[in-house]
Amino acid sequence: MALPFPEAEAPDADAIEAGRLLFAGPVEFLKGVVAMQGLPSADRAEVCFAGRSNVGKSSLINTLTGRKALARASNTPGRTQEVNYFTLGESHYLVDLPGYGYAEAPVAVVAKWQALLKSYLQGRSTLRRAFVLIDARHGVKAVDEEILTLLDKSAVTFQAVLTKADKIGARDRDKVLEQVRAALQKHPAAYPELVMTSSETGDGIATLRAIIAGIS
Ligand SMILES: Nc1nc2c(ncn2[C@@H]2O[C@H](COP(=O)(O)OP(=O)(O)OP(=O)(O)O)[C@@H](O)[C@H]2O)c(=O)[nH]1
Ligand SMILES: [Mg+2]
Repeated sequence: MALPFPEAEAPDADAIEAGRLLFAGPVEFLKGVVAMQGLPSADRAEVCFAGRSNVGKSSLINTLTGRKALARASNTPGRTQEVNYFTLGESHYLVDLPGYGYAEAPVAVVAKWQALLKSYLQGRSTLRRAFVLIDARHGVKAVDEEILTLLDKSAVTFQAVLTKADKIGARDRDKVLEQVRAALQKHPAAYPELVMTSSETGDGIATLRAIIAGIS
């Protein structure tokens, strides 16, 4: 029997080219949003990047867009504190979300982000897909489960993206994939394929570009 949640197959040449073209075009930081009223008008397809603090959301956006410092990436967890909007050509918004599960953030700050994250995920009509980033070394954690459940409830399709694939060997990778697959099976909103990526080596990046270009 085929494994549930296989890695996405390499897209065909046309899809790869569409992804390449989309991401080679203009990409700009639009704004950082701290409240729902601040969201730009819902006039195009939008995908967001969610995941634990430090999982590599901002780095992935930088690598996808080939702009090193577009989304701030840092060693300091909890760095991205706003819902950051980027325009990808005129067809898409890319949205970099604040990381969750950062234990050292003040309680009031965490509560505020969580409320915003929740209203955003539940209330954004043009949000086509959430990419939920999972550290390839660690698999799905309890705090990830909370967001996956929220996505189920909000009926937002989410696709798991494993990050930092350069940091694990083949054996650990299989073990983590097994754990991730078992976790995803419990979530009706999970998209049936996952993507393994590395912002360091560029693994999976062309595939992810093609996937996003295919979302309209
Ligand atoms: N080796 C390796 N390191 C990575 C990769 N992606 C991110 N990192 C490192 O992981 C750390 C966190 O990356 P960020 O992109 O800032 O993580 P984030 O998810 O945006 O974090 P918050 O904004 O705090 O939620 C940085 O030191 C990155 O250089 C990767 O694919 N491989
Ligand atoms: Mg970030």
